[in-house]
Amino acid sequence: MSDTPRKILVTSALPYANGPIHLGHLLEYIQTDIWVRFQKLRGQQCTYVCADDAHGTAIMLKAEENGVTPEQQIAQVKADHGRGFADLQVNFDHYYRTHSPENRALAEMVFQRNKDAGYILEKTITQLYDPQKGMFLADRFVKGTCPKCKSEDQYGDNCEVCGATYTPAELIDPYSSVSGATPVEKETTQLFFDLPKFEPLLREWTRSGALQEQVANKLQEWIEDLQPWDISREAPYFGFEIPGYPGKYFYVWLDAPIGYMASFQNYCDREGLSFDDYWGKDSTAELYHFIGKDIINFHGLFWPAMLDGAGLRKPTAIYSHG
Ligand code: B3M
Ligand code: ZN
Repeated sequence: MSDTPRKILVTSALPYANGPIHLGHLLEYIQTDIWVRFQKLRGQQCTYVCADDAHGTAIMLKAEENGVTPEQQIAQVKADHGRGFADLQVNFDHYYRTHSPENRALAEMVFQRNKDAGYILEKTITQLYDPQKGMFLADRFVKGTCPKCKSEDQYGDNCEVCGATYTPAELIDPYSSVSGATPVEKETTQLFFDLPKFEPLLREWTRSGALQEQVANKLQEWIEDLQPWDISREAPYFGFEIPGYPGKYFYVWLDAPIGYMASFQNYCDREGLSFDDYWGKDSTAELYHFIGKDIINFHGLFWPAMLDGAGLRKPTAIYSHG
């Protein structure tokens, strides 16, 4: 009974601030909540944090559609999420948001350390651009006719009718789902995280017991063909502007997992816990992420690599569900 309690930090994936919590989300929060209650009952020092994922094009456009600012949009959704979680007795120790000063500072720190270590590249790429709306279009904001089966209204990266995958440039009669305009190709210089440099680390970490075997197998397919990861987005974008790169913003998936740290940092400041005890390179605390399997590449490849590149600890384990 005199064992020192284990220090355990637990997270669930951060829900986007563009809509209500639904049953699909709850599967994960309830699963995590049960696990956390169990650890607490055993006397461990277990902390469960989460946050709203407040950045990105989808949220920016949703705010526009609702006739509010992105800040108003995310405030409304956060209040709504809070009510839902309270009704269902999901007991987070702390629930925060990625649009916060802590997350900005931590995202800048993680980026700067990776940059200083030589892991950030600049590349000029060609992207589809909506000339009417004046913005670059992510694949999912381009629609058109499938080049293979000719079904109309398919997304820019894959066909939901025949399952074909392709690039937006291959679509027949492409249009911007934001404005309806025909997209044009435009050159842009973006920042990339040099993921291929982390291949040895990822091979080792994915087989270290941190992942279910099937998940490690899936990740291995990507590890065989690692590509630099595009971590910047062009204005207009709702997120954090990248220091030293005016008009460019961190891609939402760069600062979203850092949101786990930011939520915990905010909690530490309130509760007097030591942030570094949990996130420092030599931390003996345990770190667990509960996620859905569709976001395993972000958590099982980019996240441990970025953490390592920034001189921080890697997750103890990732529990992913269908
Ligand atoms: N906001 C939601 C999802 O893709 C996304 C998770 C972020 S976790 C850092 O399921
Ligand atoms: Zn098709």
